[in-house]
Amino acid sequence: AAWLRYAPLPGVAKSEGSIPSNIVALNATTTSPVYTAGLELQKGIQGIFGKQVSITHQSIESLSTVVVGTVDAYAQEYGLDDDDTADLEADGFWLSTLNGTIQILGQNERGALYGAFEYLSMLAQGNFSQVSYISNPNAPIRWVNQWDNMDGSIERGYGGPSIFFQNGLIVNDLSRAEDYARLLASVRINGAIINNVNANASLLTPQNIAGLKRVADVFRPYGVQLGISLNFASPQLLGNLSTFDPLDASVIDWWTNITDQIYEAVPDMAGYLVKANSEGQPGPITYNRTLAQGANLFAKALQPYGGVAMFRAFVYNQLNESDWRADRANAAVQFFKDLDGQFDDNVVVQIKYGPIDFQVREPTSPLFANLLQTNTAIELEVAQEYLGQQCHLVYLAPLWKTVLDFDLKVDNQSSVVSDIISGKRFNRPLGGSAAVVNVGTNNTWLGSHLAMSNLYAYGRLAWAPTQDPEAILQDWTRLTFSRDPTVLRAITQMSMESWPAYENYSGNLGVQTLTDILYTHFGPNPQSMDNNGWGQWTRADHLTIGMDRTVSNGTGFAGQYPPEIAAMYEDPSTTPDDLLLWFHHVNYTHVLHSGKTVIQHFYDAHYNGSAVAQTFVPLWESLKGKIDDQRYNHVLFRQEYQAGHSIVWRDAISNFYHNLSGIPDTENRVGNH
Ligand code: GCW
Repeated sequence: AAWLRYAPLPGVAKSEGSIPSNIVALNATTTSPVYTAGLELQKGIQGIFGKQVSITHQSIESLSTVVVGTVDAYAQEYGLDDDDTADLEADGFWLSTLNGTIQILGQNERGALYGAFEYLSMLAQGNFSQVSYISNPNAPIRWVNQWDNMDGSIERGYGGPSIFFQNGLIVNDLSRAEDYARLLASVRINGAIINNVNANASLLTPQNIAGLKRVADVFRPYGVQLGISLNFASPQLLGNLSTFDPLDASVIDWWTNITDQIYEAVPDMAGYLVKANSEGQPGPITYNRTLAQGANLFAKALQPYGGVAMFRAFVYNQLNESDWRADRANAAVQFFKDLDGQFDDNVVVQIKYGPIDFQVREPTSPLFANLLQTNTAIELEVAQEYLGQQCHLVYLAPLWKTVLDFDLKVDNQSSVVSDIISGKRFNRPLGGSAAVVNVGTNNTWLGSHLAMSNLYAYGRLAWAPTQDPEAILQDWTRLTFSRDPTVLRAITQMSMESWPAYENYSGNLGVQTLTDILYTHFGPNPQSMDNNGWGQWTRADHLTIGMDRTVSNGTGFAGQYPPEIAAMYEDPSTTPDDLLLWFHHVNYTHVLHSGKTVIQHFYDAHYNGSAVAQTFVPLWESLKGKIDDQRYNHVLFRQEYQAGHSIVWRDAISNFYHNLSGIPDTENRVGNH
């Protein structure tokens, strides 16, 4: 149930006036999200207050009624003074608790459901304040991606096998898929791509299309649209054509036909997600066609149905480290910049938040500043691939905010990433966000109770990126665990300290997560970062460390930003300490703005970060008895693991650079065991 527990609220009597006595759900078809909203309100009021409330689908005049419906349905039944709801946008809602009657009005049916969840979230937190306001989304696309394989495994999944696939087919029992849709709807996610971007063509067999219909049918009452990832070579792999050239007439026919078949089964499908010409995946470049030609192939097939072609910007080639100017971070802008203006209007380029790959600290991807005539979406990762794989607590909202809030200053005008992806900055019709989530069959969903704050926060920020990560976390904590101030304080402290701690004991100063780059992406392995083709290099030797990404002497990456930002990163003296080694190759004795040397910062940060992780154990132990034993023990096990593993990280990294540089730790901790 995660944050949708509707746990009894101590101290509130059933009879209290503010508890609704009737539910009116104005749109009566059972697949409507408004119908779902009625049921959800009933379930919530029952759970929170122990009060049985009935649902009707016609208007009644009575006090202490919750009315939920679309604005249009409400206007028909009751008449409406437009002023209150005039500014609603798609998926938005109006919520009013004034005067004893609760009004929850959606611009569309989905919006009505979102409003019901908002109201229930207030009740579950014991918040009975009188409110009336409208809430609109920052952007229309608020999706999750699942990297589920058809055999039921999940790439970078840490919560057990797939809830969607098994043995090459869609599973029979979709009750978990339905529960997932409910969770997603409660944080206003409106689309889910359910299979891996490293996609298998067999998803498109008639049997599997019938399976997709079943998934869409359980998603629909929650307003979650189904989407799928495609294998670019499907016409050849599945259709037995001799080619998958995106300009070939038989290939175009094949995709048109498949798309027609899918929409026949799933008339409201969200669209496709495509990873092409990346990490061994097929794509248009194989035929000397551009990535835009590849993306538009799908856009044209989807266009009659209003579908969206999400096309990933994560395209790069293997590189040779002996070339000082080689830089994987340059790849996305190099591949996409010149294509700006060539993408169809229903293509959205999906861009990872940083230029490399979900690292503990990256600068904002400069591609956001280079696509002015293209729809864009940001790609985040709830699955903690490089960030402890749900065995470490790392609350990610503060990391995501460093990117969402970043001002790229395109044309010397305010160009904040959240305004670019919303479409506002460059007047684009579409845009938004996607997060790789990878929930599985584990009953915690992600493999860890505390990791669920990241899924919750993702939805909240996709809707309203200006929200405060700490406030979001506290809502989540009250809903998931308890309103007890001790619980709130402990979980807030642990969570808010967790990303800085992880950065401190994994990889500092923008050098990236110093993990095993070749296989697991888990645990310390600084030596694996270099001398391979992956381009996530540190260029560490016995005197120096860092990537020179300057225009003057390095890879030129800094020059991919608009002038004001480029100038800041070009110069070590204006580069923030936390990105120094991302942009500059310096001596270990280089002095930071903080006054410390690079090497001493490494030592101190690793000891501090690990020391902070140690404190999570007693903080959690202080909650014994205030949280049910099952969840208490589950989390305690992980916190003890993190405390120990942070020491492994600390010692591995500190000793590695101590050995490499030969520079002693001024505190005499490193190398003295
Ligand atoms: O982060 C890397 C992962 C791959 C993943 C790839 C991608 C799905 O290690 O497992 O492949 O990114 O985003 O496509």
